[in-house]
Amino acid sequence: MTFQQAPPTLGNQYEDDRVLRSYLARVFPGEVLSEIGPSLIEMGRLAGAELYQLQLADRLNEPKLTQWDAWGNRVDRIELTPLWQLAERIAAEHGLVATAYERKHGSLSRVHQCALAYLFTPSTDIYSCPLAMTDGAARTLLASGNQKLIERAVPHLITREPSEFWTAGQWMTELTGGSDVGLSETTAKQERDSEFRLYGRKWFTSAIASQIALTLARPEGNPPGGRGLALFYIETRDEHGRPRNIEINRLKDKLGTRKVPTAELTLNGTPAQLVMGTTDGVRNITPLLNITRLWNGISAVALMRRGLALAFDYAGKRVAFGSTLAEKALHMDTLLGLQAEAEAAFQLAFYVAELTGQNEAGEIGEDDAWLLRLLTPIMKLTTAKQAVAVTSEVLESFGGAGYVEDTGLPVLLRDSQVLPIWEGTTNVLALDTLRAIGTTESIAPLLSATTRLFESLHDPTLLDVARVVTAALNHAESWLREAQAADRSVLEAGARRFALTLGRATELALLIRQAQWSEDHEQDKRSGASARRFAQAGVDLITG
Ligand code: MFK
Repeated sequence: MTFQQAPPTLGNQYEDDRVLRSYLARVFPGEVLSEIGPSLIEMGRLAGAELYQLQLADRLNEPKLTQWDAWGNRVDRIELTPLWQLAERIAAEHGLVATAYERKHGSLSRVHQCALAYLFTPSTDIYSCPLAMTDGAARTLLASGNQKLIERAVPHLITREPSEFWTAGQWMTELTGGSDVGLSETTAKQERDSEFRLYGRKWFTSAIASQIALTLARPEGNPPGGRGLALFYIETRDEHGRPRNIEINRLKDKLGTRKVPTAELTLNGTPAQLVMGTTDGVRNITPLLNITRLWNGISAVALMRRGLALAFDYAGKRVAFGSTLAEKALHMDTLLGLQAEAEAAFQLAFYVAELTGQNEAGEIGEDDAWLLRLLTPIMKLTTAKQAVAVTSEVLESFGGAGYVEDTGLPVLLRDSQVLPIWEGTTNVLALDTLRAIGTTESIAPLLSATTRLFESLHDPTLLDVARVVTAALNHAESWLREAQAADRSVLEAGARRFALTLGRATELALLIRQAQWSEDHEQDKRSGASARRFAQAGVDLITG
């Protein structure tokens, strides 16, 4: 008989995930974990079974834009692929947004929601994009205090009823730039009170099938820059499903995220309502940015996890040079290095989810609020870079199969590549890290937080690893002091290395804390092995 290679397969993606289960066991009280367990088991089952199978079958489908009907009417209809249509229903029913707002378990509901998102994301081809923006829009509207818009839109954004569920877009990027949003040229003409009409072009608008969008435009007479912009709410279509003075010029032809209908738009008198005030649009939209940056990190760790689940499974099946890859020391050493990256990234992304939940529940102290502001961009930029590196290696671990489209593997790398780009590039977020440090002019609260993480450490090998964290953070602190005293260009030139050092050191600190807990409560040394491995993979990236 001729040889036939068995493909990689997935089991229940919750039950098989040691890292997620161990983390949740540490963070959630036992009775809460028992309560939320069924939702995670079901999402893990869907992600490894029906959704994964449909994802593979849906591979060649892409969203379709129909600009004109047969009779010459401009319709600009978007048809989503079957996978995305199912993903929308499942997302609503399983409370992928709602869980964070129902807050059945206080601030930990945000962590529960992120765990669901982490399981759901790798089988739904970046349906996490509209969900992230929907979540961010709900948070932004709630923060705005605009009761009329809150009552109108938020119930739709956080419902579990699919027929009532709305998703939201986040229309920021214009031809003038995606980073320097203050250059936006879209203008807003007042009709009456808070009702305006918008005129301009939006150049990179994701998930354009959404029912509402938050966007920025400059009320007539306002000054240039981010402060002269205002934050607006748009309902994209009328009761007949026709776009409200919005033309979809074309869909973008992108490297990845091919299921996401990303469009270039012309706003031609689009009715819009002010969300809060006629100025400070950039500042007012930042709650949305911080939520989508959290989703970005959760998506990064989710894609790494999917790649590794497939790679480890395949290693047990693929035979070369007389044994399975799982029996090859070099192959497993390579995968364990990737596992260490993914595990460390997981800890940071979920730590930011914890802080986000505490902030939303009004249970956050001053130092933790500062940490949340600092670690959100750091987490986003660090995990995004890790996702690209890890998924690239995952493809290589399959040899030629990893380079062949219908294995479903290359999409992991293509979709990861968007993570460092959207929602603030690595450099823009490195500069945001400096902005977040602000008047504190020091990372002292981060040093204190990591010291607290190490309080219950007693494994000597983990204590050794903890010294790597402390050394890296002390180096970062002294570099910051010197750079602040020098020319601003010195600070900016080093900002990426500084931010990545803080990111990797914080990841390692959190991983060490989890490893000690896992040794003590689960008699499991695997997280400890990952921590030791990660500590050798480059934590302090500051040079000079
Ligand atoms: C898979 C999951 C992810 C799904 C994603 C969905 C698809 C999304 C598609 C997109 O990519 S949408 C576009 C995303 N675009 C960005 O993320 C913009 C990137 N650029 C930045 O973040 C710039 O740093 C920024 C636009 C904010 C700079 O603009 P400005 O006008 O120079 O802002 P400025 O003056 O520094 O800040 C204005 C105020 O906001 C300041 O407060 P004050 O007015 O009180 O001084 C800042 O401190 C505050 N601020 C800025 N960023 C903040 C923030 N506050 C809290 N959190 C932040 N992140």
